[in-house]
Amino acid sequence: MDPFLDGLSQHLGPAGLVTDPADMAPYLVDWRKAFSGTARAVLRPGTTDQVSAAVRLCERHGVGIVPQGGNTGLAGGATPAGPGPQVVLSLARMAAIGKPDPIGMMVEVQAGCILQTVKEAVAEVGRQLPISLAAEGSAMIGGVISTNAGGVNVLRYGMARDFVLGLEVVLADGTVVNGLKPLRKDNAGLDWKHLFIGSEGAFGIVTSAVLRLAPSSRSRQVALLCVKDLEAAISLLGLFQDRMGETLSAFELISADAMRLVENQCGLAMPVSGGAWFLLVEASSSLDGLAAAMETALEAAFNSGLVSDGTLAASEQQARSLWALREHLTEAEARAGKSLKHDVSLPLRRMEAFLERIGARLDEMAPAARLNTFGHLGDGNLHMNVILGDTPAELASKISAMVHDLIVEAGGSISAEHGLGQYRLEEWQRLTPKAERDLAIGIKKAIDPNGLMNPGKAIPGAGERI
Ligand code: 2HG
Ligand code: ZN
Repeated sequence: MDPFLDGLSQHLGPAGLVTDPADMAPYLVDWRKAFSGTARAVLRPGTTDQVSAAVRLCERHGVGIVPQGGNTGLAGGATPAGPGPQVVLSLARMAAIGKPDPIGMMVEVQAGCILQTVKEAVAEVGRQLPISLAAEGSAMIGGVISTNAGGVNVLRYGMARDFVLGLEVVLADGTVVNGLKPLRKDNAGLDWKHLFIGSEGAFGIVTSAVLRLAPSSRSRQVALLCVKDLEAAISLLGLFQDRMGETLSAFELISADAMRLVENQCGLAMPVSGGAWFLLVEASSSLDGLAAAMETALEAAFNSGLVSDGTLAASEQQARSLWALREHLTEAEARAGKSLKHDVSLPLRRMEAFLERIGARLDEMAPAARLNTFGHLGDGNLHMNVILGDTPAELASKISAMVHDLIVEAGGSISAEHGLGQYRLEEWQRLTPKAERDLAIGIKKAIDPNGLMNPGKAIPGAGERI
């Protein structure tokens, strides 16, 4: 037998090593089937020691390692790419959840825990983990941390980074660094965990984390509003910030076209109509008594003339149905054919002009394409996806370059929450100032000198050409 696979089999046992091509196939393609790759094997370690042993073996044999969680990141970060032989290392078997500490407000979890399962576990003790994503039923904590995932509650609670109190990681030479301290405050030296949050496995593998929790919400109010233009949407954001204060937990923007796609592709009914944009507004509180404040805010919104139609969910079930419209956007888009993802953020005051320019440029470049725009208006993040239709495939990279050029010009980011993965690495190279690139590449060289951690993703390794 092959000495590399033989060594892996000894360390990982039969449950931890997949080499049969049919069994490996699901790990070699992402959720959208937009990225696929090849690997020598899929590793499914059950413990941190097994991760460490496997990584040591990979280092000895010069094999790159692609860490994989729920495989729903949408940037190809968990699919093999780049140079050299590689393995996929799935964290799925490492899914233990510690006993949540409701008073210390934290919980220790392994990287393979499904986000939704952790949320359910902490809800039992009256706490919440307010990282909310459409993919939370499959996204794993390790991936959420490695990509610094965002989602719909960033406006109020911040990104995944804001919830990480402690981390355990395995470095490229197999060293285990255990920083699983259940501490809210720890300024004793370098806060190294931040190197591993959002670096998409390019520095090491996240195996466990201590996560900060928040009090559970006892009341929540959800409204769906129609507005005629983006200016009105942004004014309403200000109005709800003023009226609902820190209880404002989501302020989502959905274009009428994107909403129609959900209706047509997923068969969900839209309860309101009559504007170019929809806003899904959520306020939540750990105290009762939010209804009156929300009703007054909505009254002010209607009186301001900014809203053309709207509905306030009268029950939790209605609130869930409104959210279902938002949560089906990605699926509806996937059903509509091939699309280009653009996950941008920019200052709110530049958003309207940016959208107008993109619309005009896209019409010139690719008349058969259409924008599928939605996003987290409350935190300045737009998903400006382009459904290609009959657009010639060779135009795809030109369209993305156009969107990214305009976003850089507007002082924004080419990846607000999904990361670079393999999808945006070339664009990062093209658009990021040299000093910033050199800094990232220098850290990569120091931590992973052989470039074996997630090659071809997020940060180019030494000598790696992209
Ligand atoms: C969302 O906001 C996700 O629903 C997915 O970030 C975005 O499908 C997308 O482009
Ligand atoms: Zn998003």
